[in-house]
Amino acid sequence: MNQIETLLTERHLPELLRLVDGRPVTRENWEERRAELVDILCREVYGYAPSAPHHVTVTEQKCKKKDYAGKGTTRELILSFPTDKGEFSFPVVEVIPTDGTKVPMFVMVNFRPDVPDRYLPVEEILDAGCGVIRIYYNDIAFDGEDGFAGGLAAMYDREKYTWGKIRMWAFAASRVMDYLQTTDYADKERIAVVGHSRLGKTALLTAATDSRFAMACANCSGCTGDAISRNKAGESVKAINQKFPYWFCDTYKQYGDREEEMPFDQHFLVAAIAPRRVALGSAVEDIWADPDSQYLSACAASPAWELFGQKGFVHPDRLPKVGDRLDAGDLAFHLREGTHFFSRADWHRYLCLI
Ligand code: GTR
Repeated sequence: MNQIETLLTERHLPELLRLVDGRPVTRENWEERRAELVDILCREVYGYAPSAPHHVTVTEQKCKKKDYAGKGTTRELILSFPTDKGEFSFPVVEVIPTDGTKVPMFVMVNFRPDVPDRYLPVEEILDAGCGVIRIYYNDIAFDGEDGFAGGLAAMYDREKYTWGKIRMWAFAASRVMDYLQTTDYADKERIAVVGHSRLGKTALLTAATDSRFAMACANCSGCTGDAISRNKAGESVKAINQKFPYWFCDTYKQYGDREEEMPFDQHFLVAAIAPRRVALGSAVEDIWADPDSQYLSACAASPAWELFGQKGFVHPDRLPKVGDRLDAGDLAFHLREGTHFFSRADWHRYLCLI
């Protein structure tokens, strides 16, 4: 066994390429397995969401042409859709290149409403020929303990849906995708979802649950994002549930200190996006997220792409080193210098890969 195979064996991961009924997974039944993976993750970790509304309506609030030295058009929009308890609305800001061509788009769920923002370098996105739509996550569901009494959570019966806030943020990203389907400027084959940290977890879940996304860019997503939980350094399943219980469904709480009993690990989340593209970003000083466990998750998820004759995660037989940019396959990974942050260095990777 080579070094990576040994390290993966030591993590005792649940098998990715076997259906619950024991059949081996093939290219032909991959969609069936993918549906199982999503179902396991919703049942055990993120909770179940309502089904998609049949329409989303858009109202333009403001439009600024010739923004960003004339290179971009900024529009502030309100998206609304019907829920079990009436209409739910949330604002988004989109910035698209002014030249009128079809462009790749990033749907970004962010921590602050500002556009641009220190995590959202709009001018550089435009210069790369891309557009962006940002959702401010607190407009969807407050990132704190509120007994699920406000925002999107209050629009559905808690008895019926077990979703935690990460699932709610992901649901909103899908509503932005609904809207993008109706535009003439978005290149429908190149729409990515992007986020950092808890919102990197959200980006992975969005692409796993919505196959219209061609790519997920998960920056420093760590625990319950891209990182394998079994024998993980830094944040644990127990710690994340204690500090952020409202991110997940109640079922997940039982796995604190009992990771080995989980019928899944986070390579299921990464693989559930296959055969579409995934870009994982990590930072060498982000030991709370644990870059080695993020990397091993990519190694363990890679066989899902290989089913399709695609290169999944192309990597050397060693753990990651700072400066690694491993992007020869459809599952890319980078490890940059520095701390937990959504840095320009990360964006430059995602802009190259979209
Ligand atoms: C931390 C949390 C991480 C990560 C991070 C963030 O406190 O433990 O899982 O999500 O917050 O979102 O910045």
